Amino acid sequence: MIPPNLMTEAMRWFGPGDPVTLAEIRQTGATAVFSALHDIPYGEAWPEEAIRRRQAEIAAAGLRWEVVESVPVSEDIKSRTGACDRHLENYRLTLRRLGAAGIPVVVYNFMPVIDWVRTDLAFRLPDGREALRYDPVQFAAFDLFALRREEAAEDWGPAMVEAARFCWEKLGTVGQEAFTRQTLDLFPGVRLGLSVADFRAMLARYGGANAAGLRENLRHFLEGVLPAAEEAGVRLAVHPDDPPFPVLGLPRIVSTGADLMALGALSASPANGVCFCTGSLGARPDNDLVTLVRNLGPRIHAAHLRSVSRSADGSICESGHLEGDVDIVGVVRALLAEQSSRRRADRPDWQISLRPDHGHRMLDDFRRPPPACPGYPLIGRMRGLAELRGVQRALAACAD
Ligand code: DNO
Repeated sequence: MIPPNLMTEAMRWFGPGDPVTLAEIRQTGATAVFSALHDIPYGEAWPEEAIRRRQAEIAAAGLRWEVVESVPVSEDIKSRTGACDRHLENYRLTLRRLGAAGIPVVVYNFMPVIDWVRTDLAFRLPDGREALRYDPVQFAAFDLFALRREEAAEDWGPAMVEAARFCWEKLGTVGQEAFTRQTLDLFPGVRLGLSVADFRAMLARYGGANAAGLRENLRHFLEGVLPAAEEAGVRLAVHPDDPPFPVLGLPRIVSTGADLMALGALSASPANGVCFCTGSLGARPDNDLVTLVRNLGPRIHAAHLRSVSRSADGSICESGHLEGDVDIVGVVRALLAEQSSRRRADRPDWQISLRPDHGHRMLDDFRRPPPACPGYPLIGRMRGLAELRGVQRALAACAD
């Protein structure tokens, strides 16, 4: 018998251009997807027609569109400049339309300029799988020698500068160009083909910005959109910073347990929530994830489950979903306990959607076209989902 308390098992789908089809996702056993209208420019309202069309396409494949990942927050909103007011109005419109379509959760992040950072997109593990990895020495090399950011040397310190110089020189001219291109192209949300000069200009916009100022802009954003979200029956879920510390001199304010609690204090609205991403938060040893699930409790509106291995040199490698340093079993147990307490409180939105976040490239992934986004091959994610399904079913069965 299937235990009744299960979280929804979902997969991310990047839309019609994704080489992984909805029919394939259905065969993984997922019942829902996290998806977004990626072609709509940041700051613009999502047309109702386009939302309904995407929803119908997903439903026709026998799946549900449970979580929007993401409705991006524009740089004008994050920096509270330019078209901020118009973009907030558009954000509210989008939330109303998503709510009217019955889509209950919207993920966003509040990282300035760039989303996630990795330095190696094909790090070969001993058994032949390929993983995404962040190596601070390589990232420092990008910062110091490709970007030539003014404060970079001061931020990294002399030992790191030397290590980065060695790494940069070893790459040679061709390797340096390729590495720079790959790094610029990875930051999702930034159009492909960005030059170093474009990127510098984007960073310049935040010159002198600090965490307190950015948090104030986040408060302004939440104040602007939460009432509309509540009315529309939509819950917002902030995605933690990845990696969870400041990069390229940019402040980051959703990195630690304290940050997440501070976010909760910005607004008591039940629509003010979190996408619990174990891979992002788990990159810091001082984040105790099981305790965090308990503390955030009712504010968790979606879950990204994956693990990482942290090394003494500061590098972070994405590991198998049940490998590495993150206590995924403990997190799933705590999430199931949270669902039980919501059910006892008769909360209609008791069920949390989880998705395997990222996956290794493995087996037939090497014969398939490259994934829509690094980290999203089919087979590696299917393995992750299968493992997570086993964990949650076993735990739920024991708890019942
Ligand atoms: C990467 C993702 C992020 C995430 C956004 C949410 O795989 O976890 O790009 O979708 O940060 O806004």
